[in-house]
Amino acid sequence: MKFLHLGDLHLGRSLNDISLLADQADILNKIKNIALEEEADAVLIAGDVYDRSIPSEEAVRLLDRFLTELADNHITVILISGNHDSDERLNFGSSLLRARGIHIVSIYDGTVPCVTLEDQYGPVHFYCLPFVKASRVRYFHPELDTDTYDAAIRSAISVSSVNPEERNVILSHQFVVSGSKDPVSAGSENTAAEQVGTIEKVDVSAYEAFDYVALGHIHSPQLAGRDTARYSGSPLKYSLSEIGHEKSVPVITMKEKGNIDIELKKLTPLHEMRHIKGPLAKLTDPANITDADDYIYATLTDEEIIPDAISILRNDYPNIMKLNYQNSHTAAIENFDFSKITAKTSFADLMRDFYAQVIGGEPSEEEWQILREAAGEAGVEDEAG
Ligand SMILES: [Mn+2]
Repeated sequence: MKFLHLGDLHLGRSLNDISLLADQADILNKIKNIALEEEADAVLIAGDVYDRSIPSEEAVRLLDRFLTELADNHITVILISGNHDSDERLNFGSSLLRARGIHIVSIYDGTVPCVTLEDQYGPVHFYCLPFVKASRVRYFHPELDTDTYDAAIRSAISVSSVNPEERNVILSHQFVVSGSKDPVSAGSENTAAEQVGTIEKVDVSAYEAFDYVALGHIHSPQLAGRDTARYSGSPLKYSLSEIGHEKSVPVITMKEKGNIDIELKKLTPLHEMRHIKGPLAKLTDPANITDADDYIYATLTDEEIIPDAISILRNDYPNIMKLNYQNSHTAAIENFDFSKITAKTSFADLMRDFYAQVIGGEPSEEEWQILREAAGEAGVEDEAG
């Protein structure tokens, strides 16, 4: 049995107002080619198929084409929903699609549905646990422990009668930790990890019964505590924080029970995402411009702010996404010692300090006027200085 593990496709996503549809069409095509070259039996998609609950027409078309091509090549697809997907919309047509080998499990109904495929070693069971909240598990299983997120996921899994003698795989879209070790979050799940991470965590030991754990939710490819429990990661970089990461798709070969081989196939995007840094003159010198169509994050080291520098850079780098500065002013802000601020310092002294350290000088009379007004509105008492 050979299968590909995907997750966090986020079809329809754009990044800094640049549509990534062409990049997504390209990467899905490359993934399909890997599936064909490897003669894979199945492709697993571990949630966040779409970027939003109401996907764009183009995004729907991308998924439609991808699933059709896999089905036409007799590759089974097993797909669960993630927190970005709409359960009901993704579920549309799922009963009909099942006959073509496309298995969509997007609604948690108290069970963990299982798709079973056969090879010469016997059955392989693919259990499907879409993204689910603890309250939803509690609704279906009031008798089970759902006090913590970890307990809820264990309870959800416990109702499926996993046969430990046979080969078992689970698809799960959750924030999975290993002991006290959190996954390296990157990109769009940063916020999710920080906000819900502390409560909506599940330890990887909850998945002990499974020979392979196909996880979605975290965009940076990584293991979750063991070699056979991993996040495939998103197929493309969906955030500037992922610059320098490498994307891949795990190809899993299962022979008899206990014999698993995992190979990571590198994914090369249509446009690379890069960080460039230097004075504007250097960055726009034709001698220094390569792969101009890449997605660019530029840091200018010029001492003075250059009006509309992003438009100037865009002439050379049409896909520039972000611009910031790094110079003596930004260094002053970074090095500013906030511990020096004490409650005893007056508002006027604080402002004088701030101007001296960050801008270099005293506030003008007009600026004082604005500062006093702001202080008054904020309820600072000694705003008169
Ligand atoms: Mn995601």
